[in-house]
Amino acid sequence: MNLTRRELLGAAAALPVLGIAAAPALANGTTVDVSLWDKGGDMAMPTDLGYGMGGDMSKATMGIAVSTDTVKAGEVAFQVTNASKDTIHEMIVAPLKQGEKMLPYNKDENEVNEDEAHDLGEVSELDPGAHGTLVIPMKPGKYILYCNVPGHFAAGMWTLFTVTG
Ligand SMILES: [Cu+2]
Repeated sequence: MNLTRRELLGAAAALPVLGIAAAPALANGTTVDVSLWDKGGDMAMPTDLGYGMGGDMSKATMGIAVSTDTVKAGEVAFQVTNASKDTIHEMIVAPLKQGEKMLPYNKDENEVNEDEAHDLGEVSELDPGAHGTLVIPMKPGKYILYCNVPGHFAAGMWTLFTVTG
């Protein structure tokens, strides 16, 4: 939901072919299937389930499911599907600093401060049922995948991701 980036990507996002493109074949990388799910747009969303907030994740009404949460360093292709029937979601990949308890958060906007979180890339704002792919080189470390549609991060729409050496 970074305005600048959204503007930059606006023209590309208008190309329908991007929404159905298959992941490029990776010679020696890893493919991760990512599902952005929710229990319906009319569900009341928790507000205390952001990373490090310490809420009860079993109460999450939306989330990010991955086919694997640990991969080897190198090229990683995230094949993302918005499995929602009625809600736009997105997937942002950001590194987690050692011991970091919470991502930089803008309470007024009810979203992660993406500029401070230094994301590595994203599949931005997928319509319900739409697909997108992000291919990025990843170094060993801890990462978080999250959705930054306002309110979704705090509703539990994030998952941790590990890259090993
Ligand atoms: Cu979302």
